[in-house]
Amino acid sequence: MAAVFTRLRASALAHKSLFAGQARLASTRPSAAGSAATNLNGSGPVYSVMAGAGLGLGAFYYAYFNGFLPEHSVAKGRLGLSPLAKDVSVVFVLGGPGAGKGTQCARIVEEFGFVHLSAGDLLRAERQRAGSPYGELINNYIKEGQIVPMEITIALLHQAMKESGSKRFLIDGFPRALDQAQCFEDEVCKSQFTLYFDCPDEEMLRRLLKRGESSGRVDDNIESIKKRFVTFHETSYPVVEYYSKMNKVKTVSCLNPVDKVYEQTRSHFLHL
Ligand code: UP5
Ligand code: MG
Repeated sequence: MAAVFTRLRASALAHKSLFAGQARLASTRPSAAGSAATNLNGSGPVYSVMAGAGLGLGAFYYAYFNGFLPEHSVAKGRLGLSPLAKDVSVVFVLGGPGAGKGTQCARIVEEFGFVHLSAGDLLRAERQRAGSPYGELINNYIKEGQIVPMEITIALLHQAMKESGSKRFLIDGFPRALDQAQCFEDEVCKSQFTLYFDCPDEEMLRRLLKRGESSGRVDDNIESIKKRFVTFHETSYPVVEYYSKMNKVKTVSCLNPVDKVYEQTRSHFLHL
């Protein structure tokens, strides 16, 4: 019950605040567009109405499939997100804490021109945003190595995707649970494939403790790292298994130096 309440509350808050700044377009509803076009050809009322309806429908479908319609005028899923353009594609980038997801994503962006969206970075930015109602909640989840309610994360990802105007995204560190994968693919867009960075815990621990000497991240300490590992193995790794069964995972071993890891990483993008 408490979990349901938390989810509903988070969802309601997400709509209230995250979308508050989104500009709404002038109305392009089919009825308005249709009536504006009714007197176009002057061949009698029946032809005028038919021509108007045709134009209106055409305008509606064009706008709908290109994601131009305002949020209130199209069918929306459970999270109430407006649709993205049909040809938007995402690659999920998964791997344990400190595996090297962010490091490799930066290289892919340089060579292949994707937009890199790290779910963790978006959450940390939202935590810092003045007036965010989620600051404390996000901080607590991150410090405890727990997964922030997906309504918040998906809303942040969706907003960043819309704002970037790009069509190709690397979504780093998300989805972190099976229900997140399903929800994102149902309500935002399908994934092309999942890039999985495979790294033993001992190596990830070494990297995170080293980074923790200067990163300032609230979760780069031994207590948080242990919790992050548990969450990864119990809840996030099943996402990799799920996509593996669908033959949609490309695995890269992270045990080599960065350049060597990237050689393997880039091979998965050469023929896209
Ligand atoms: N490094 C990288 N590659 C190396 C190599 N080949 N050899 C030697 N060193 C290498 O790299 C980590 C460190 O290793 C760096 O110092 C790097 O130089 C070195 P990095 O590229 O940063 O690894 P990355 O996998 O990105 O590690 P990160 O700590 O970012 O992974 P996490 O998945 O733990 O962190 P994230 O920021 O994604 O999430 C943090 C928290 O946010 C989560 O625990 C969770 O609480 C929350 N969260 C959600 O709730 N939902 C989400 O969807 C996402 C996050
Ligand atoms: Mg990262």
